[in-house]
Amino acid sequence: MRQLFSVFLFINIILLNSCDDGDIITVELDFDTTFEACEGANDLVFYKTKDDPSESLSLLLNNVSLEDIFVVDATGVFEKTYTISSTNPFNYRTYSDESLPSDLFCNTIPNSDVNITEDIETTSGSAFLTTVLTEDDNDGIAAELEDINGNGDLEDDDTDGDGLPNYIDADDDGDNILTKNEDPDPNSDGVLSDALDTDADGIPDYLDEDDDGDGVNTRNEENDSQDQNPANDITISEVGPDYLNPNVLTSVPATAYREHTIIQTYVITITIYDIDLGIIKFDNYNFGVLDDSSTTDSRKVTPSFP
Ligand SMILES: [Ca+2]
Ligand SMILES: [Ca+2]
Ligand SMILES: [Ca+2]
Ligand SMILES: [Ca+2]
Repeated sequence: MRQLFSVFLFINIILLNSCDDGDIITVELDFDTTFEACEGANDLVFYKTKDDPSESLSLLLNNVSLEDIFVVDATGVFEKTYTISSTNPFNYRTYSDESLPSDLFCNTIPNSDVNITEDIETTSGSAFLTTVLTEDDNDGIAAELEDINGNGDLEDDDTDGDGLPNYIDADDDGDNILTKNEDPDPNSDGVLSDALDTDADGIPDYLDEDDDGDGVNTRNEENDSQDQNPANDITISEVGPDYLNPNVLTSVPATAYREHTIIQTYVITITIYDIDLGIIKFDNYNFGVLDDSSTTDSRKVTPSFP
């Protein structure tokens, strides 16, 4: 899912303009909280546009690629301050057009349909960019509820001991049935007290390696097809899969874990500092959050089998 901020919030820049008669005119520039990116051959532009009236703010970064800002450290963070300069200018533009194309800054040839009425550029100030990577298993359980031992640290909860903490483990108990298919939250209310517990032993199916309590672990109930999926091994169709049938005790040991998909979301934010565009001055301005398809990715892991 794209990291979109659906709530439209206003960011206000107070624009102070001293007029001839000495009055101070305050103008508000109302931009969305998101910004976009366009990559050129040798540069990157971050920009945001608005209509009614049509305006844009843009930051051009020379010798920077989109890829550069996704290189996070071991803690999932990338931070860098870019100096605004003649090669990295920050621009405020106004347009006579009623609305602006969404790819305004993505054309190497200026769009002749767009009419710039004012273009104010500054070559001083700085831009602080932060990238934060978060990972999740999208297993239907909120990450904070996968803190099984409740100590506030998600990294030390690994129910099945496969090396993947539960919050990024789509099969928490390692039984080769995905958590999302073990009914951890039947009514989807975010409370797991009603999680399915087939054998009523107090351990919900998604954390129970032997779901039907028959003494044969779920992942070893692969009586029909040995494909790391006990859900398709059915001896008695009226009852269902053998791993949920306590009367079928055939054991065909699993030899591998399933491949796990881990969803990665990058939140990229920029704050602009010390801008003086003549009529617009600010010490710091929250440029917002990058809205781009590249901010969502995934990685695949197949844990080594014990
Ligand atoms: Ca695990
Ligand atoms: Ca999980
Ligand atoms: Ca499971
Ligand atoms: Ca159980």
